[in-house]
Amino acid sequence: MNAWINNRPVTFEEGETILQVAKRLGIFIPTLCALLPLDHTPGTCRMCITEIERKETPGKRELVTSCTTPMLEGMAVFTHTPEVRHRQRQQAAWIFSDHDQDCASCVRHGNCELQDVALYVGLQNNSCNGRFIAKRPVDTSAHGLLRDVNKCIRCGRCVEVCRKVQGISALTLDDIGTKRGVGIVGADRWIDSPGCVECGQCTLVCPTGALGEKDQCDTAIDWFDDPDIKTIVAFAPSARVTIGDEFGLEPGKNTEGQLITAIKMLGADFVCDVNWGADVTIMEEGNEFLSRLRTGGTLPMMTSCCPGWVTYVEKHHPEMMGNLSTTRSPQGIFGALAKTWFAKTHNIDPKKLRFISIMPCTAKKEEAARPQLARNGMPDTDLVITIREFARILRRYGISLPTLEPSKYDSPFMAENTGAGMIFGVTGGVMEAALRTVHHVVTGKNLDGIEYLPVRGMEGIKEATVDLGPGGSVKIAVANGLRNAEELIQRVKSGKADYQFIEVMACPGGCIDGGGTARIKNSYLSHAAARAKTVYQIDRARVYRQSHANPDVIRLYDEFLGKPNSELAHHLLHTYFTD
Ligand code: HC1
Ligand code: SF4
Repeated sequence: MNAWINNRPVTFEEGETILQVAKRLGIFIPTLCALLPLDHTPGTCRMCITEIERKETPGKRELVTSCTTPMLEGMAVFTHTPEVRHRQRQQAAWIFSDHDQDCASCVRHGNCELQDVALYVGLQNNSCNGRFIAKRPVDTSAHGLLRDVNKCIRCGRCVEVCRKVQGISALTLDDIGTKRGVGIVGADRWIDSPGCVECGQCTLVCPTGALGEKDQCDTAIDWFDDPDIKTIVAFAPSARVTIGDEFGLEPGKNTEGQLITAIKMLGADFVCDVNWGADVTIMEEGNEFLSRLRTGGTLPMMTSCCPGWVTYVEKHHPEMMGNLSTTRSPQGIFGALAKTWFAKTHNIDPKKLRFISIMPCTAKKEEAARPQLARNGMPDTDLVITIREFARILRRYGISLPTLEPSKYDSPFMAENTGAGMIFGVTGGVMEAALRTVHHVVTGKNLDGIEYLPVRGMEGIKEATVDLGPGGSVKIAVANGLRNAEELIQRVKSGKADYQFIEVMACPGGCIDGGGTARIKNSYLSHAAARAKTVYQIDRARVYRQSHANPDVIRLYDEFLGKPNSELAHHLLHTYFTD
C-alpha cells in the first residue's frame, strides 16, 4: 500500500499506524508516551501530532496523533508544518507546567526524553514552566528504586511494563489533577508494595526522572578514598556487555578490560569478577540438585540467583519457597568468601573490608540488605552499584570508559572465571552452566560439545529433557520475565509439567536486560540480541568453560571448603527465604 510522509512516497502494511511507518523508515516523530515494542500507544502525551490529508478529502488538513491513527492508502502525512510545530510546542509547554525542573540534580541529568522533546519542538521562554507543580514527597523507601511523582508525565509506560511483561501490576496512575502521577498499588510507599519485586524494569522505560535507581555513588567514593578501608570490587557477568551503552559504544560491546582499568583508577584495592562467584554457585547448586534428586528432596528445584525472582516466590507463591535452591547467588557467595577466605588469605580485618558489586540489577540492592546474608552485624555485600550508577561515577570523575586501555586482573584470586560463569548473564545461562557440571559429575564426561542449545534464545519459556546417561534423564525448564515464570509455576501446580530443575530470571532476556542497565530511549530490550551474542562469544573464548574446571575454584575447595555442600560450604554459601 502507498502513501506519503513529508512528500516522500512510503509503503506500509494494512493496520500500521503513522508512527509505526515513520519509525520503520527512520522519520522522526517525537513521542513521550508511546512504547511500540509493547504496543503501548495511549495517545496521552500528544507530542506525536501530525497533519494529514486523506485521499477522499484533498486539500483538507487534519491534526491527528500519529500513534493512534492508521496509515491509509493515498494518505499524505506532514510531520513538521508550522501548525504541527505550534501545537507540539504548546503541548510541551503544558507538560512542563507541572513538571519539577530540578534538572541539575535529576537522576536523568543529561539523558532525558522530555528534554529531548523540548529541544525538538524548539521550546523557548516557556511562561508555563513549573507554574502548577503540586509537590508530592519523593519516595526513596525501596532498597534500589526512587519514585519522584513530581517528574511524572503520566505516560503509563511503567504501568504497562509491570503489567504486561512482569504480570505484577504493582504500579498505577493515582491521584487527580496536577497531583496525578505514578503510584503504588495497595501502598503509599514503594517498600510497602504487596507485589513489587524491585526488578527495575519500570525504570528502563520511564522517559523522565520519575522512576530511577537509588543513587549510592557517594558511599562507594567515600570507601575508595578512605585509607583505613580496603575495597574489593567485582562486576556481574552482564556488566561488561551492557555498560558500553552508557558511553555510546556499539550494543553488546565487551568492555571487560576497560572496566577493570576504570575500577582501579577510582582507587579500588582489589578488582575481581562475580563470574568467579557464579562458578562457585554452580559447584554448590549442581551438587544440591543431584542431592535432591538422589535423596527425594523437594523438586522441581528452582534457581535462586535472581533476587527479583526470589522475592516473587516469597511474595506471590510462598508455598514454593522450599523449591528454591538454598545456594546463594554469585553475589552472595562472593561476599561471604570475600569476608572470610579472601580476608584471611590477605590478612585483612573483615571489619575494614568492603565488598562493592557492580550489577545490572536494582533488586540486587535488596538482596544485599537481607539479614541472612550478613555476618557479625555487617552485610557480606556492602554495596551494590548499578550499571547506571557506575557510569555516573565515571562521568563525575571525567573518566571516559571507551578511551581507557584495557587491563587484566592483578591476580586470579576470585577473578579467574569460566565461560560457564559468564553465561549466567543471559536467560538459560545458569541452567546451561549447571548442566555442564552436573553432566560431568554424573557421567564423568563432558556434555557433547560443551554447549547446550535448547536453553538458549529469547523465547519466554524453554523446555528440554536432558540425558544424563546412566543417571537417567531430567526434565528442565527455563523462563525469563515474570509473566512467563508465572505460567511455568501454574504448569507445575496444575500437574501439567513434571520438571525437576527450573531456571527463572525475572528480567526478560536475563541480566543482560536488567533493570539497572542503561536506558535506551523510547525503546525496550532492543539491545538484547547483541548483548547475548557477546556473552556467548566470551564463553567460547574462555580457556575453561566449565565451573568445576576453574583452577581458582578447585583451590577454594582444596584449601578452604573441602567439598561442595560440605558443612562449611553450607554455613557460608547457602541461605534461606522468608515471606
Ligand atoms: Fe546476574 Fe548473577 S547472572 S543475577 O543476572 O546469578 O544482576 O549479570 O551478577 O549474583 O553471576 C545480575 C548478571 C549477576 C548474581 C551472576
Ligand atoms: Fe513492577 Fe518491577 Fe517496577 Fe516493581 S520494579 S513496579 S515489579 S516493574
